[in-house]
Amino acid sequence: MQFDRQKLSDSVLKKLYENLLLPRLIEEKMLILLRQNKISKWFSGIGQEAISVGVTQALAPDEYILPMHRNLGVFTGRNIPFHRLFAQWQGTLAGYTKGRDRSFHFGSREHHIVGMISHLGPQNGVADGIALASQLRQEGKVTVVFNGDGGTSQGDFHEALNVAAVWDLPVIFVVENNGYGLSTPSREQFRCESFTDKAIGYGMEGVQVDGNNVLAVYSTVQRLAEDMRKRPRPILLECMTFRMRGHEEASGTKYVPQELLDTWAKKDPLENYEKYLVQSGVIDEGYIAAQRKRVKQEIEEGIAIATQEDHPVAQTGQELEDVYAPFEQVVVAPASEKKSEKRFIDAISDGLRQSMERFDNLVLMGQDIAEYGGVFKITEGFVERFGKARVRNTPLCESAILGAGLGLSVKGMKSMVEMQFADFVTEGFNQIVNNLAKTHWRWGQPADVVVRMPTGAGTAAGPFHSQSNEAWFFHTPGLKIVYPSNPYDAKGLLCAALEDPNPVMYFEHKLMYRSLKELVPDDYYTIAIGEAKLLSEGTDLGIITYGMGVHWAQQTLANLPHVNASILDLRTLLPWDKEAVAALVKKTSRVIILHEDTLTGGVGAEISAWISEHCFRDLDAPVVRVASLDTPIPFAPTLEDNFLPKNRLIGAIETLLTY
Ligand SMILES: Cc1ncc(C[n+]2csc(CCOP(=O)(O)OP(=O)(O)O)c2C)c(N)n1
Repeated sequence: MQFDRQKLSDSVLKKLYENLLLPRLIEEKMLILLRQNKISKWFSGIGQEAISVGVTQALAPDEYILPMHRNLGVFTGRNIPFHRLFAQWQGTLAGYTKGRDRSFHFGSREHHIVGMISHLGPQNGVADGIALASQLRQEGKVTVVFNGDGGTSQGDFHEALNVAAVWDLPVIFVVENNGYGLSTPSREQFRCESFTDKAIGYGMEGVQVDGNNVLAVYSTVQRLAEDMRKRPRPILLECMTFRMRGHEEASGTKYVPQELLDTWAKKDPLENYEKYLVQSGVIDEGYIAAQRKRVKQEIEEGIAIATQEDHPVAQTGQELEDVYAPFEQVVVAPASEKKSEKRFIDAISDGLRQSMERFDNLVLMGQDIAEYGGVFKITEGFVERFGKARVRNTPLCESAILGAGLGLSVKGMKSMVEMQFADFVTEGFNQIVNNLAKTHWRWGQPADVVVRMPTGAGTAAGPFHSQSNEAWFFHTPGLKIVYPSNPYDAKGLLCAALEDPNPVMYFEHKLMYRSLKELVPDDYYTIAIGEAKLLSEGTDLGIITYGMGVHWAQQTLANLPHVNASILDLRTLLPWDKEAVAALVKKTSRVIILHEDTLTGGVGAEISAWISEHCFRDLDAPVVRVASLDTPIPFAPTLEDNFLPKNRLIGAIETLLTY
């Protein structure tokens, strides 16, 4: 192996050596502990350390790194205390996740590290967001995200590289090409000769480096980063290396040809570098022995502390409390009495505009939302008012942009991500339910992102432009869901959602956009998230509903003057207003839960179950659910009409009253 020290000083060469020793010696110890059954799973990075070490040492300490499962050298290079690292792997309290997540699945803002979620590829979109924040603030910093060669097959990798290229984001996308993805060899994973060829397709530079040569990695990253800080742009860095152990320890390497292992064993990054430093007279055997002794001692000390650590005592209250980032909403009243007639769509636009004025760290992202104003024209005129940096047209991708929202939050910014239609959120589902929803609970990082979801039927737009999909998110701890039914609530709830540091799914019904109007305050105001609103007060029965259901209930009851019913508009679905529901049941003793979403496993199922459990004594009849048919939503108006529940409500009311 050829080492070229260029103009690097002896002290830099030694620092790199010491940093290479750390992950290697920790791993050797962990493999012993694993055999003794003292730790559970282990993903080995042995043979690949030069990449993590070279990259980390080449960056400024406050430049973010998003590592993967073989990048121990990133964590040690950022000086994470050993005992905390070991405690993290043991699931004890001194770790970074209160025992809630394992291995390298954590981040630390103090160390400028955002750890992975198991799904690998989503890291890349998050890196885009961090780099975007740096770019918007003109910090002149780069962000580095790691990938295995297998993970590059994921759509998330493609989306994030494309976004970074289009937005000139200073991200180094490292690909550790180690020959295998679990048991799958490269030839079954991708067809390109080299990842630098892929870079060309994204319109970015691609650089290949010997990933076992720490000097090559260090010098290359240093050179690239220095240039990218001045001229922001993404670069794909392919590091050639080999996975010397099994995917994880238990799975072994039987499927790997021995010649390959033998060839790469000769290229061991630590041994070769050590030899080079000795031959160059930078270090000697005495130095090596002393360093190894020191590191081993530090490891033992760390283990001693970590093993004394208590496993967390489960406290249900604490577990539930940490699902959301702490936030005491202070409801803001409009500053004056001034009101004007606004359609539902104007109210949303108004709330968004005033939130942009109020929060200069708020960024809007979505397809066609800039000059074009969005397909529904909600952001029309925003570019002129706020500029293209904050009102961002995105490429046609959902996952990378939702990930970027999380990245912006890591850097203390807020974002609104517009789904062109709520239906398309499927493309970003993973980022929402696994990244945005869980990050605060896992390691205390809020995801300050509002996802706007133009939803609902009634426009004969068929199965992929009309769905109601709030129930997909209703089941996910960590999210909030708001769903206004009128212009006044639409503005106030949107402003509230944007204030809240937690991820909020904001559903806006497309059919209401231009069909509803009312007097709405001109000033900024918010509405309490989590509070339902009683719209009419009757005692014969209660209808619990939200969104379009509110209007169907009102229209149906208008045709039943003899029925004296209450309508409760939930307004927030997560967390939903249990007190208001309980009060309604108490008052009416007969309740219908009405929603546009399909019946099975819908929001109504949960509320109905809760009422049965908690309000049984107040009921005079079974709880009734009225919802859409359990089919996909059809296109033809006659079929759509039949699918939706509005025409079935009257029958349900009459049956319930005579029960
Ligand atoms: C979405 C998803 N699919 C599958 C897996 C299971 N899995 C974890 S790591 C891995 C192989 C990754 O290979 P590569 O990206 O090359 O990284 P390496 O392990 O070689 O460092 C697989 C299949 C996963 N974690 N997430």
